[in-house]
Amino acid sequence: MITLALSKGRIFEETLPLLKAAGIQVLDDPEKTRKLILTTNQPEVRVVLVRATDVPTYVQYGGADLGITGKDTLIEHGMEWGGAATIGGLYEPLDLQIAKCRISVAVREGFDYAAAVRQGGRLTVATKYVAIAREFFATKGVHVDLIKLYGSMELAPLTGLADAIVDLVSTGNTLKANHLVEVEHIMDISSRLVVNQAALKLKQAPIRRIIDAFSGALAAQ
Ligand code: PRT
Ligand code: MG
Repeated sequence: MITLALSKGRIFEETLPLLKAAGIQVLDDPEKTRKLILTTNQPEVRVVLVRATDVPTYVQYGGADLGITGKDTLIEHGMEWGGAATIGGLYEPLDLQIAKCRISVAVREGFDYAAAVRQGGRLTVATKYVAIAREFFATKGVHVDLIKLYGSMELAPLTGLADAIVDLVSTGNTLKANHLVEVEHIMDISSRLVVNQAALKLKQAPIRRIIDAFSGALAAQ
């Protein structure tokens, strides 16, 4: 059995064409079923639905053989910033070029970010991405007080909880609707295929077949 860990929502939707290219069709609609283990047209392949932030954990510890998750989530999980990397049994063979966005710093309209950074004062930053934010501001030499949030980051500068946020931006509409402006572009994000290294050794042929089908589908785009 090959187990693929996916999260509901945009990653699931954007993964479907890649699965199709690999000859895999998911037989349940994740938005309709309450099942967490989804069957596919291939008896030897199943999909497990987990929280986006839990995908690296499932794959690293062998709860799933493969997984698809954002680079943002992988970096927060401890993977390196640039290029393909490996940590403790988790291997990232492919950039799937889906669920693309960027990680940015945003502040309230009218907040003088340049001055706040220049004066060497402290900046209060609210984010779900504490590892990414810590590394980014440390490299810039800016002192920050980080506040960990689990969602609705956009609210923090509006309520006075923080001066700035570090969050994902795609169209920019959410920032605009909340009178926030992007002041730094930290990095581009896309979703990656991750594989459990022990599984890759034990189930080499079927896992290789999936990796190759995904990379073939990407090359054909
Ligand atoms: O919802 P849950 O807490 O379970 O997990 P999650 O929020 O991490 O999952 P999900 O499905 O929302 O996001 C999964 C992954 O999709 C992320 O880890 C990213 O790699 C990727 N992705 C791509 C995005 C976006 N684009 C995105 N725009 N994830 C979130 N957003 C949010 C962003 O946080 C902000 O609130 O959309 C809003 C901004 O969008 P725009 O278009 O208004 O700029
Ligand atoms: Mg979400």
